[in-house]
Amino acid sequence: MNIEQNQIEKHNDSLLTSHQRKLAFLKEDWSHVDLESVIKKLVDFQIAIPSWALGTGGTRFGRFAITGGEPRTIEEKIEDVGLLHALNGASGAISLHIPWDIPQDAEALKSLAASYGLKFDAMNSNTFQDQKGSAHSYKFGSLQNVNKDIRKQAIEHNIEVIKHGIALGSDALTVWLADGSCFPGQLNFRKAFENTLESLQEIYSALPENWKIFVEYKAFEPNFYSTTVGDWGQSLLYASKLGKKAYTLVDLGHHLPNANIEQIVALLLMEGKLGGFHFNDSKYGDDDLTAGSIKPYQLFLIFNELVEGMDAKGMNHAKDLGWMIDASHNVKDPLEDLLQSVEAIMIAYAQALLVDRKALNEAQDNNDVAKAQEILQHTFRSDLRALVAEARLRAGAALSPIALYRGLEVRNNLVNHRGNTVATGL
Ligand code: LRH
Ligand code: MN
Repeated sequence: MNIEQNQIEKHNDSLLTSHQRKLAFLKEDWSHVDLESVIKKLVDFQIAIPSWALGTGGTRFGRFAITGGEPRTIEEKIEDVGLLHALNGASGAISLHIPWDIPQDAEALKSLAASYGLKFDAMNSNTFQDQKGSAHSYKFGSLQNVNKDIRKQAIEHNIEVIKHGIALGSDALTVWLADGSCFPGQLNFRKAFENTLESLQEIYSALPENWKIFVEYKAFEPNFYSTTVGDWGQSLLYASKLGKKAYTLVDLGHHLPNANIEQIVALLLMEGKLGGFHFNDSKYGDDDLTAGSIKPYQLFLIFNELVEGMDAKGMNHAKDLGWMIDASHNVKDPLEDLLQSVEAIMIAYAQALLVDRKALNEAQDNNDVAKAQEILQHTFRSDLRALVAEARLRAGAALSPIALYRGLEVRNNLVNHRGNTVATGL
């Protein structure tokens, strides 16, 4: 299903007066700030959509498919990300997961993606599931495995994923390892680390010159005693030992309760070893909920550290880090859920761009704790939705993506076109 430009313009026309009133109020309230440069940064900011989150997710207790119309092929997944990008102008890339999305004809996929204004973001390997017909099992891990042949199988899979990525024009590989142990005594932690590092070094040496490798850490699940890339420190250790093309990847749901993620982000950025993000939200574990749906203040504080740290290094906000969503939709329409995640991320970024850095630094230098909090919360408590909407308008997208998604009955159209289909992925 395609959303035509005239459908978007008709929608925007119906909302233009109230939008312009809200924007005018914002411009008056923030007249001391160059809002034009903020809007330009918002227009440039693109968030990659995971190919494995375009269908209904589930847990071990069950999966309650939505009304259908889920993408059955990579082509239909690209079409769905194209829909999101047409609606919000901020979803300009798709991140594939191999073997859930093995490209048969890379050139055809590249031109299909380009026809929707999309590019291929980081590729994701999968050595956390056994594939039919594979010689070895990853039950006791992949890159860490005590068995050299099993490590070799996992290394070759990652090199295969890099080849697919090169053909699609991607320039990064994300490696998340489920590797670890479930009981004390099961694993020699030092050997597991050394096996994993040695294996990652073989994968690293297969990276093209301009590529990056993102080492994604996670505290627990599916292993529940130790995880071999279990936290930011371990991921930083691997990335530092691997070389300049290796970075850490921060999945917001992969931390132990109450971890100070914004401090972790500030330090990884300072070290030049922050590669990118998997945005989502959680209350307990790796819940993969909608970004900003549980802890919106934390999302703002993370972007506050990102803007401060990236500007301190003169980094390009839109291009120098990997911005990706990694969520799972157990009770919502996947496309609506993704639209809400992108909106929450754009609002947190806009809020961080409007923090009065000079005043904040002064308050920090004077240990004026209350003043510092006032400066941060003034921006967090400001309704900047009209600014994000203006960025969409300038990008030729919809002022209210979910309203248009529902107005055009996109899900019903997809169901009529595809039937009661269920997507591959998590
Ligand atoms: C692991 C993870 C990883 C993906 C998977 C789908 O929890 O976050 O990024 O490979 O989800
Ligand atoms: Mn992830």
